[in-house]
Amino acid sequence: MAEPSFPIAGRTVWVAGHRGLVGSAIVRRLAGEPIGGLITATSAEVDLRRQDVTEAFVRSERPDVLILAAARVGGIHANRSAQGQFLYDNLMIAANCLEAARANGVAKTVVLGSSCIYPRGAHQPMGEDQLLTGPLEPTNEGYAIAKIAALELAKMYRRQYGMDAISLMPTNLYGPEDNFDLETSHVLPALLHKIHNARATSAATVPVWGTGRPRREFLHVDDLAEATIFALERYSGEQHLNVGTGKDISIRELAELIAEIVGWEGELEFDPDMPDGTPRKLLDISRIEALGWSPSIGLREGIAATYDWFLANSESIVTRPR
Ligand code: GFB
Repeated sequence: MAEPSFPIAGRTVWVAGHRGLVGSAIVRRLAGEPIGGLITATSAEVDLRRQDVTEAFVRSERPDVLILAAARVGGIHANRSAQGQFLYDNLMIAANCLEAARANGVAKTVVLGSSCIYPRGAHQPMGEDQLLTGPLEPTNEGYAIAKIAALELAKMYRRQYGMDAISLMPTNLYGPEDNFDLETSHVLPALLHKIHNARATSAATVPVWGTGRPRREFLHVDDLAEATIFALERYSGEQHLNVGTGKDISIRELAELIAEIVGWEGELEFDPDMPDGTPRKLLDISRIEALGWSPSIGLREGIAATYDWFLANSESIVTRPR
């Protein structure tokens, strides 16, 4: 593998969104690196939706690197119920962070998006060239448009100003420090929490939203953190890169796998009144694989490790405000 073109040794790195699922995984990944310093700020300290506050923070901290993992995120129900908030917050966070990074000479920026940027009917597996080729999935259009805007802004700042900003588009993520709230979380943590509760209370059934037929690809967040540092050090280009596993599973199969791992043997009750969302969104990851990265954490192993983390932290999880 080629030597890093942008070695992070000695650089100061700002992880925006450092306490979230993605940000905390990147902080864990950086722990072993000889970087010049880790810069973080909570949303209470620095509201990235405010341009003046964001600009003042970047001007005072002057990081060498920005990893943009800050976002308002949520599962299908949270997205569907608050499209305006998801669009506005994520648009402002991305625009303010990219503009402050540009204006203050941040040497390298990594923008983290989502596979929901691709059209609902995209050919599977979805290659990067399918962006903006068709209508989006209605349940998360607000979030998707904000993520597309961030990706496009990074590309245009590279063209106009020569800013070294790259964009990674991960598939559905899971792992420690995820949101496990039963209403606002994504499917994997939600089913883990539901099935854990069913086992603890000997419940005979667990409600699963939708038909169980949609298919999803799940990447452990530590694999995404590895891909982020890999691309930060070794990739510079306006082409965004998909990051995933190249394998998907139906929601029914996922629920059955989680039940097996948790050790619960009840019945899954599918609720067709809840939305299925995108029928399938499997990523083509051949571009980033050609650069030398590939995932290493299998789904069964990753879910088991996440459940261990959930059990060790269940007190804080249930009460943690979101
Ligand atoms: O993970 P999820 O909420 O979001 O839902 P998306 C995936 C599938 O799991 C849908 C089903 O078909 C849900 O109906 N599902 C079944 C459940 N039971 C549950 C449950 O208890 N909770 C949840 N949340 N889902 C997200 C976007 O779409 O993908 C985000 O909304 C982001 O913006 C993320 O892009 C990566 O995978 O459908």
